[in-house]
Amino acid sequence: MRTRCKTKLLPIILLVLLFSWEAPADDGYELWMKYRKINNEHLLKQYREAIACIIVPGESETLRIIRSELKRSLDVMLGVDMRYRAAATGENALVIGTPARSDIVQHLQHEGKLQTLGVEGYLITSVTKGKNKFTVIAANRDIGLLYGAFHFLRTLQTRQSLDHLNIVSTPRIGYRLLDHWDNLDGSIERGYAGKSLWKWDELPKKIDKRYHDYARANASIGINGAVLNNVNANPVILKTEYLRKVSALANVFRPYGIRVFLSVNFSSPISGRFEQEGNRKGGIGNLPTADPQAPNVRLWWKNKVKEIYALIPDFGGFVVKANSEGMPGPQDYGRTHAEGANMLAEALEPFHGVVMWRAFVYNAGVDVDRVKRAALEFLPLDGLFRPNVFVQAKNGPLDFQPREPVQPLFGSMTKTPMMLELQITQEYLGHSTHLVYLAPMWKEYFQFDLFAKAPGSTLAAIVDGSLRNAHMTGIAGVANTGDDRNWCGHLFAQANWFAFGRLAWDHSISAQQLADEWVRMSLSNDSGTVSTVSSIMMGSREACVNYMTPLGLHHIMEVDVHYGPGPQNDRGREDWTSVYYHRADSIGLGFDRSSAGSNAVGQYLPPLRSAFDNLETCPEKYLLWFHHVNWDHRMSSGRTLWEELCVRYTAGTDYVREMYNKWLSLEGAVDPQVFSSVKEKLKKQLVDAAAWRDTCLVYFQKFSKQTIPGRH
Ligand code: BDP
Repeated sequence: MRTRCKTKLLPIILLVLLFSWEAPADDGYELWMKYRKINNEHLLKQYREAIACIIVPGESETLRIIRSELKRSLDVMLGVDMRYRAAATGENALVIGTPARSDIVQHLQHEGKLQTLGVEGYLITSVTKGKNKFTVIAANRDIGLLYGAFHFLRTLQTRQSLDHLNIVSTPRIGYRLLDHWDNLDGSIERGYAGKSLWKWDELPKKIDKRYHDYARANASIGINGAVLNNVNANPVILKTEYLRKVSALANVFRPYGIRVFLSVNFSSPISGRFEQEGNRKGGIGNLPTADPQAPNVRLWWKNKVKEIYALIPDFGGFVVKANSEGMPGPQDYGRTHAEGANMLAEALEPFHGVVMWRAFVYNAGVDVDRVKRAALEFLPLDGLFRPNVFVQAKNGPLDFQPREPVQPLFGSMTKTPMMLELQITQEYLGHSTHLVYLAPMWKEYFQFDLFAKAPGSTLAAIVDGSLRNAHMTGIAGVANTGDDRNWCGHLFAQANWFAFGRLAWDHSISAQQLADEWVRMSLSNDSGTVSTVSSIMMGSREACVNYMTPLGLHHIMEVDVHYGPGPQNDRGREDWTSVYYHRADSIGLGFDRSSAGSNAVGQYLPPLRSAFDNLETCPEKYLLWFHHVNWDHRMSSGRTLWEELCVRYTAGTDYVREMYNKWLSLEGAVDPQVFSSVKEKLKKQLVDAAAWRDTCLVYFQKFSKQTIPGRH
């Protein structure tokens, strides 16, 4: 009796379960590669008709990855069981191939359409043959096909029409790297999303599934290289045992078009003990010196490089932080940066490896003004580097502040390929707690005109090589990834990883477009939601500048952690303290870098030099960077400097409140788990922004002796 009753209820229970089942909560793991069912019937019909089957002729690891990506995405998005065909069979199809493997692509090649694609570029076009239409992704190499496949999926993810597709895409920059500041003990310097993704103790035996997903994510946005370890490099990374681990990672990354690179410690050839902090000198060799002119040192590096290439034939090269923040370098032996870089370059040259020699140096002996030091040290070396050396400089002359003018070296180093280093991890912009969309900031840097040749000598044109016909080009982003389930700590920090990759491929894409794409791919395709979220994102960086360091203020954050406000910080080490940078006194505020002051303006080329030098023509966003300005100075708004400062700090905080309220309006429109985690972070950001405003204004008020409007 009881059994019969249960049997009768079973279908009902199943039905209830079916209807109450919901999609699993979004934990952020899938990043922007979320493939949700398309619920726009019109588009769905169009997509299904256009892609009745897929043809990917040939065999390679990369082609296997393409097939599996298309299958997992299209099955879900189109709600079909997508079939693969070996060749055209009288149906509309998606054809993906190189000329050697596909007739249709060969035809395109004969028409000259693949000529400009190079190794990594691709073409997406519609071809009609008889009654059938083919959407064709064509490239010269398999890696171009993978990039093309991800572009195609993006078209669907962002719900665009497939009619009349005619896309030709090639990267503007050659080396597009993520720099991981990951230590061998699993910690990450300036990392805010857990521990390192690289499980050194498990490698090379155990290959974490996540390595594949990492590579997949990078390939989807066009990243083609990863520097695996911290620039404050532990020499142990070059021990054979570690090189085998690196080789295992390289094997995983290779079919995704990602080469591995390493940061190396200049002292590696010597014996001794390396310590992460304090004494950073010490190596893994047995030589008494690391002098780049010593024959046995040069030989040591040549042998080490040979060993690396035997294990990793497509190894990319070395990043070097030398004579900077306690790291060893050629100057320890009376040699120049060029001599140090060239020694490594010579060892790497036979294997086509490169050296990325960092210009992040600021030895106090060089000049009293820290922001001048890199240019003063490196400019005299222009022309002395071997051809496979990049000089890699951060975007600004100081250190990844919320806003800086561009590093003048980019304008004045004319003979050396300059690699641009951006920071994706938000060291100075609220870590993984603050929602700050960085694409508008990077666009501002890309569009910064250095007047190196004529007007229009933008940083972008210098970095992509078009201004000076550079023989190699590169860009690196200090990664914000870690082993947190959602990779980046803050869901919106994923947008920065995404935007970095897309801009490294094509810096001409607008920040707005990238925000829209990312929201559609990660959160929702509802147009109201897209515009609300992207409006939150688009103003978030300017808000951060306003609530932290408006009007050209810089480096006034808490010591070492670089998170909260610390304008009062006045700790012995002069060039790291806030008071050194803001110079507040009874007369005014700001660092005088005009020709009457440190003359940092002199490092810029005309007409920039005079524009910055003159208080009246200096853009207000850089005002306190270049000038010590009277509290009563009239700003373009008609307000005094003091009033303007108050207005900016308040505006920044108000914007965060607006972000928070806009986000609250999205309850029900985005995944509940995403909604609540972002809400909590925004709540904290609001508290932090107010703390920045209050701490800074109360502190500066001691000097201005004026009232803070709205307070008593
Ligand atoms: C500074 C960071 C420090 C890095 C250094 C660098 O605070 O952790 O090691 O830059 O880029 O901004 O070498």
